[in-house]
Amino acid sequence: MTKKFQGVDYYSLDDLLSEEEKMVRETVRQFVTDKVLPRVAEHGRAGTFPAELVTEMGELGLLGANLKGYGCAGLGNVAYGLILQELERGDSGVRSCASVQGALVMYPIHQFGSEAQKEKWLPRLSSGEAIGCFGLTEPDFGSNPAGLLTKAEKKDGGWVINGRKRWITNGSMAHVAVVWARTDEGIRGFLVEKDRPGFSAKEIEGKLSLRMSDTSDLLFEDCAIPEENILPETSGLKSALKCLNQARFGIAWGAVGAAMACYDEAVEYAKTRIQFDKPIASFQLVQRKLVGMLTEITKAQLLCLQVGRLKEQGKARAQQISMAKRNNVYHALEIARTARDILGASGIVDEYQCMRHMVNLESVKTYEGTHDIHTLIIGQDITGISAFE
Ligand code: TGC
Ligand code: FAD
Repeated sequence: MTKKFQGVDYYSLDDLLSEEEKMVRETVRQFVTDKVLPRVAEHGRAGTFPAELVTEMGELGLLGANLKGYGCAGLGNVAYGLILQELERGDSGVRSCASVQGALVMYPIHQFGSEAQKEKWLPRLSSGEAIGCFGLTEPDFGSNPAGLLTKAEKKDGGWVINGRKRWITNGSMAHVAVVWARTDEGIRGFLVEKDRPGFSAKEIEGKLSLRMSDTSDLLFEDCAIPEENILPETSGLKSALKCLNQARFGIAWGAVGAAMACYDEAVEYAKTRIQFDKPIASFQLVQRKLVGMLTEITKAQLLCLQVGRLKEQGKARAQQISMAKRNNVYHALEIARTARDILGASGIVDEYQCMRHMVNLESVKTYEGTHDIHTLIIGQDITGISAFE
């Protein structure tokens, strides 16, 4: 039987969680132990994503769980964060899939969609019957999406989209894509169903990170969609950036999950691996590494919890979310590297988790705003001066 994962709680932060929040976390923790971890080695090696996980997450109410109505679970933001923390304890690819579905597809439909769009898509996305993706990044516009070239032109009472999107999570398996395109009135969001003529998706091959995740190119060649597919309340890039806040919030929590998995593995290994006739955990240098890992996890948990409570009060600023994403992913990556180091040669095989988390976190550090872009976002907030250009 797989050992029960106990989590990491050095500062008794559980005392700050409600019974419902702890129950949600335990449910997802068990789901990850039973349904995710047994699949990661096989799918990691094959470079595939088990699409059936989406329905399994849907059945548990994990998709878009902080949204209200239309079949969504309507949980608070801390409970939502704990869901993503636990999913990423399993694998960043599973958290990515859930983040995109909830924060980047369901949220924009919920926030910017028509009533008909909400009724059509949200129950199906929430249950996992439908999968969604979010196309903002393009081959030549990553950190700077304001320059995006994908165009949507009004024609015959609808819209015709031309352009490309790159690095799109869930792209090939999605039934519907939220696509950001330039129109005569500025950047707007559109819903494009996978079977629209002129739309195609192709998985990006050769990824060494997030191997258990569908990352795809999207191509739009005179792809015609009806007028009813525009997200009516979108207005400029700002609408897309609002979605990113939701996703970045979840990533900040998710990174804690990956870090906890690596720390837990490193402690267990250090206590049982004997060198020089002693467990390596008895050496001061190893203890220093473990202490550093635990301290950073505890600090990251505090950032998550407070930004989560602020979000529940409608007071979380985008720059505060940037700080949590930037800090937590940076330290999770350092923790994964340190765990890999503590495991010695064993750390490089997929029998253990730390190297998989480490290479995954290299992507997490880049997507949803790179570490340095978040530095500039916070720098601008402090000084009032933009250093992007
Ligand atoms: P800028 O002039 O700064 O802003 C334009 C307008 O937008 C407002 N704004 C925001 N509003 C809400 N939330 C935010 N986070 C916002 N950031 C900016 C801003 O106040 C302004 O409003 P207004 O009323 O004055 O017009 O825009 P800019 O073009 O200079 O961009 C700034 C920058 C660099 C921070 C932005 O482009 C950026 O965040 N770039 C990073 C791109 C990025 O993160 N892409 C992510 C793609 S999706 C993805 O990676 C999914 S990964 C899979 C997974 O989640 O697991
Ligand atoms: P670039 O923008 O080219 O940046 C390259 C380097 O230059 C970085 O180090 C960056 O920090 C630095 N840099 C750029 N500008 C500045 C500056 N002004 N000052 C200082 N340094 C700067 N996008 C989506 O739209 N949807 C998705 O679902 C999605 N999923 C993804 C999944 C994966 C696995 C990955 C890897 C990416 C995904 N992305 C997605 C794209 C992601 O958001 C972009 O990769 C990210 O925004 C960075 O863009 P870029 O890769 O083009 O890097």
